[in-house]
Amino acid sequence: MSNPLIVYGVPFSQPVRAVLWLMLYKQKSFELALINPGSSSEGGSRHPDYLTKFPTGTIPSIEDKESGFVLSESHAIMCYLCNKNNWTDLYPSNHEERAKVDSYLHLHHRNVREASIGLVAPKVRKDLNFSEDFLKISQANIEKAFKALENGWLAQSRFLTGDNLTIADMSAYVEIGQLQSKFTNVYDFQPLPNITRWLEEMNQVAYHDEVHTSLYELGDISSEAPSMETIISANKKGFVVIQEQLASMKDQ
Ligand SMILES: N[C@@H](CCC(=O)N[C@@H](CS)C(=O)NCC(=O)O)C(=O)O
Repeated sequence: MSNPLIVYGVPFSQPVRAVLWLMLYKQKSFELALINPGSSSEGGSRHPDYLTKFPTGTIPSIEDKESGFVLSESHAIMCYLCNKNNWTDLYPSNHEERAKVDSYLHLHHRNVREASIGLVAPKVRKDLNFSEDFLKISQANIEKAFKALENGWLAQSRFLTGDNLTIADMSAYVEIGQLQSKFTNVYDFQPLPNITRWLEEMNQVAYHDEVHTSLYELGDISSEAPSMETIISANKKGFVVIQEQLASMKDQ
C-alpha cells in the first residue's frame, strides 16, 4: 500500500530538509514527491495543480491522502507532526518549554532564514537578480540574528531552547549549517564559539548526513557559482538517499 503521507519538495530546499529530518529522525515513513520550487511548469510549486492545494506555492507542503488534509509552511508542518504523533521529546508538552521553541520558530522566518536569501541564493540563483541594497539589509539581519544566538540562546544552553534537541534546532540548522566550510563555505563561524559548538552537536544528530546529501554534493560555492547541472544532480542524489532510507525504514 502506498504511504498516506506525502511530503512535497526537493531536498535542496532548507525548510524541506527540516521536515525530512524530523520524519527520518522519528522513523516515520512518508512519500517524497518532487516539486520544483518557483516553477509554473508541471511538477512545479507555481503550477495551477499545486496552487489549488497549496495557494502560497511554496515547498514544503504535506498531504494526508487518507483524510485529504493539506498543509504548507515548514514550522506549521513540524508542529502538526509532533502534535499528531506525540513527539514531545522534540516539541515539549510543558507550556513554557514549548513556548520557547515557538519563540524561535517565529523569529526564524526573518533574520536566520535570511541566511539563504543573503548568502546562498545570490550565488545559486543568479537569475533572481537581488539588488545590492536588499543583499546588504539581508546580511545585516543575519549578523544581528547570529549575535543573538551566540550571546543569548546558545550561551545559555546546549541546544537552542534548553539541554535537549527540539524542532527549533532542526529548523535553525538547515539554514545556518548550510553555510559551513564543509558545505557551501560562505560564512566564517570561527569568531562564534557557541554557534560552532552547536553546529558540531547538530552534526551528530541522527540522519544529519542523509538529509544533507544534496549539500555535500553541491560542495563549496564561495568562489564559483554552481552550474544548473550540478544543482539538479545534487538534488537527485539527495532524493535517492532519502528513498534508500525510506526503503529500509520500519514505520512506527
Ligand atoms: N516560510 C516557508 C518558506 C518556504 C519557501 O520559501 N520555500 C521555497 C523553497 S526553499 C519555495 O518554495 N520557493 C518557491 C516560490 O516561492 O515560488 C516555510 O518555512 O515553509
